[in-house]
Amino acid sequence: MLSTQKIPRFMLIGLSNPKKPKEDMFSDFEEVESLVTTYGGKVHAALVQNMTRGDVDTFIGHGKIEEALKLIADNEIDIVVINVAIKPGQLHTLLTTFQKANPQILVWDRVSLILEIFSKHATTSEAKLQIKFAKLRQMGPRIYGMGMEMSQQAAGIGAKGVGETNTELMLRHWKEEKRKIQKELLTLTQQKMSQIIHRKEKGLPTFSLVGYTNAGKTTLFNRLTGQKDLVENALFATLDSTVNKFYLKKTGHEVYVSDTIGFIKDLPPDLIDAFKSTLLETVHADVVLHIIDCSDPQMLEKIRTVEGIFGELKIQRKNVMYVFNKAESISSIDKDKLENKHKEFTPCFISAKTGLGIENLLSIIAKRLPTFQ
Ligand SMILES: Nc1nc2c(ncn2[C@@H]2O[C@H](COP(=O)(O)OP(=O)(O)OP(=O)(O)O)[C@@H](O)[C@H]2O)c(=O)[nH]1
Ligand SMILES: [Mg+2]
Repeated sequence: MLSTQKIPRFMLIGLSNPKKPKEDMFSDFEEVESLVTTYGGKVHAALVQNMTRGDVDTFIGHGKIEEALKLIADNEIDIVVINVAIKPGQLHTLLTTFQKANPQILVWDRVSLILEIFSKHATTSEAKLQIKFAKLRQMGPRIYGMGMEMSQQAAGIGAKGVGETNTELMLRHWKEEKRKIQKELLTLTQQKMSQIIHRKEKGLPTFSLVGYTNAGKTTLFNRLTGQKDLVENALFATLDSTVNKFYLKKTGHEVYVSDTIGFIKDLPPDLIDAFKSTLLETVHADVVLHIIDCSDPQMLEKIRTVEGIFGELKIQRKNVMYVFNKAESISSIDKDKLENKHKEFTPCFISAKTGLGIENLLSIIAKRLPTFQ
């Protein structure tokens, strides 16, 4: 276990696809580095392998292993992160290989890193349960089983059924755990669903704030509701859903607004599935505000990522509105271009920080929410 005082030392490993522009790889690395910072670690080494697809067994290929081992030893690396999502089998091979340079080493891929951030920061029992479920699926029985072996040794138990091999035992234990958590999550989802139905029956309209992580959703939520939820220049500052009502002056009625966890690219469907109960408010809102950081050079790619997740969540396009945030920092020419390009989504421009464009946004919302049409 890593001590709480020590800042974990990270090494990043990435593939550089010769067919893709170099900038793509740099921005991928930058994003993983921000994730490492959010986790509370620091990057001390990086290794790039030039190939289009990862090696089936070791991901980086046997030739690069020696180089990786040397970097781990020289830089006293605690955790290695692969900057994409890889298979549990590849993670397992890399873990056992890198243990030669540091027996305590941890090897994560991008998804494990995201899950570890969630684990560290989750506070509600629902978030904890969802993360446990996602981790279980992500690790697969083999890596999950390693933890089980250790805990059984520590507890002095470990009786196997007649004729049951270690692998079978791991698989059984893994499946049982998965089933148990799935059941608990289902209960939570049902409870949430009945709250949503109750609100709909009472005719209380809801809109949700959704978008890439760090776009400014919580800043806007706080401005609208007067709440003081955590706002941070970090990825995944918010890990739950919050719903609050506020008085919409333009209509003379109260409306509900929900804030939720931010999205990020390469989230595997398993992970989105695990977060379904948190995202329920978002999916069932009457209007979905896609909050976009228009000061971000990677904006278009991030819009595409969020759109893809909307598709998986079956959010209807007709309910989505684009809200370009941090608009105090872009020119009116850029605004015009964005407005023309995304006409379909009634684009509007705001600064959640300075208050610019908020009144206009509220007028549009008032017109779109069902009760007031
Ligand atoms: N310049 C500028 N910065 C903003 C604006 N709105 C938010 N920010 C900053 O952007 C960063 C992220 O803001 P959050 O509100 O935490 O973003 P979020 O979308 O809730 O992020 P996650 O919860 O991590 O997904 C913070 O540093 C905010 O101060 C804005 O209108 N202009
Ligand atoms: Mg937030």
